[in-house]
Amino acid sequence: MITKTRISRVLARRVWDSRGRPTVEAEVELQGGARGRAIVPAGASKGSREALELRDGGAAFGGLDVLTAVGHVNGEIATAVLGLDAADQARLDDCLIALDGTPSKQRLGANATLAVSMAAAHAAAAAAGLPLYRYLGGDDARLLPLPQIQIFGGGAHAGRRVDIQDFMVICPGASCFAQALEWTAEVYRHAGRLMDARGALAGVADEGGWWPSFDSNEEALETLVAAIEAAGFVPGTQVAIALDIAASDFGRGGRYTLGLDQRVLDSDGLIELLLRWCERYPIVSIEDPLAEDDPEGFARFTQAVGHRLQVVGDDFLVSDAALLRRAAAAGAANTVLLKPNQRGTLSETRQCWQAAQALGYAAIVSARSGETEDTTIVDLAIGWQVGQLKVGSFARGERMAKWNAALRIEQRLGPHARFAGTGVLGRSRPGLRR
Ligand code: 2PG
Ligand code: MG
Repeated sequence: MITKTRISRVLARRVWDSRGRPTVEAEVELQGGARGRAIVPAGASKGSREALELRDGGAAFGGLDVLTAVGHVNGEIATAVLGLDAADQARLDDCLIALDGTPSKQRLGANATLAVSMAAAHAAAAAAGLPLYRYLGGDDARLLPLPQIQIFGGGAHAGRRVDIQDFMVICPGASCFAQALEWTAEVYRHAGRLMDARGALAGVADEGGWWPSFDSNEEALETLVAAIEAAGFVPGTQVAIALDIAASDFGRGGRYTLGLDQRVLDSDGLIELLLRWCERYPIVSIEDPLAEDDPEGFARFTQAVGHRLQVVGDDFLVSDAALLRRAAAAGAANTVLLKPNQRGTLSETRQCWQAAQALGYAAIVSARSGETEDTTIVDLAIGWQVGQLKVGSFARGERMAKWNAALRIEQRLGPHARFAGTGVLGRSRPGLRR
């Protein structure tokens, strides 16, 4: 029997990401003629327990070519998924997981499996005649996410010019998604003007945030508050601060080296410093405050501020439901970042979101620092009703493609659209919330 959502063709190719590095694009075609296409992103500050991003090694493109992963899609994967029903995402993803046969996609590569997993979802949505967010979430898919938008880049995304990776804003006072972007645009513009005025304007970092020409990590925070005020907003109530410390990048074994501040801190020293920043600046969310190998530090930090701050696990949890359960048992973090390429299939990423909901954790769908024009994560954030979205700054096409995609959805939903306010922020200890 011919079913219009059965997979009839899979095709992959090498395309290029926002850092000019190779990445995998896949197309999936169904028997009824519908097609879907998706491109996989790539991180720079990665958790060690992420699923494997398969790179070729060798001399070309710094060893980062993906022709082996592309070959896996066009060969083994295409053969295995041919005839499967793209509308049955769980079965398709189970097939990819079983075909790979390792715990973290070490054989085929998560960049190979995720490209197919996402392209199949797009194809199934096209066959249903629906935008992907509607296909995933039905009539309930109308919650526009609270965006976290980077103003200054840092860490691994800016040649370690400052230690902290993301200096971002959240707009608790905005009444809709479009207004959150309008406010962020003004803050971003004023931040650029402040940098220019002090002769420190030096382009942008990997995710489009202004290049962090600062003498200390804290100077970036001061400048961010000054930019919020210069744009005419009340820091904290209208526009607040979110940070990604990405502490795994400068800390190991409980020793944290802040190169810019020329300080080496232990876990408690770093916690103390962050707590001081939280008192001094209008910070509402902190990601990876401690390193991935410091779960005790993570738990101590969460116990200290988790009742009033969002404490996010990225490298620490790598979108993994099992790691999230373990963290919850230890009282570490209250929010999980969801990055599909940390796992390699949509279903595993969604399982982590489901685990988060069961545990009373909040979640944020997130892009990677190496991105493309692919906007699948916007559909995931809205279709799965996650409530928060992080895609980098307010510049560069690969970032704006995602903000603009969400704007289109908000307009299309019209009066049915709801905007996630700060109620979606994870802010109490696991188990105590909801
Ligand atoms: C992060 C992301 C995005 P990367 O750490 O949250 O900012 O960076 O993709 O390099 O891991
Ligand atoms: Mg992070």
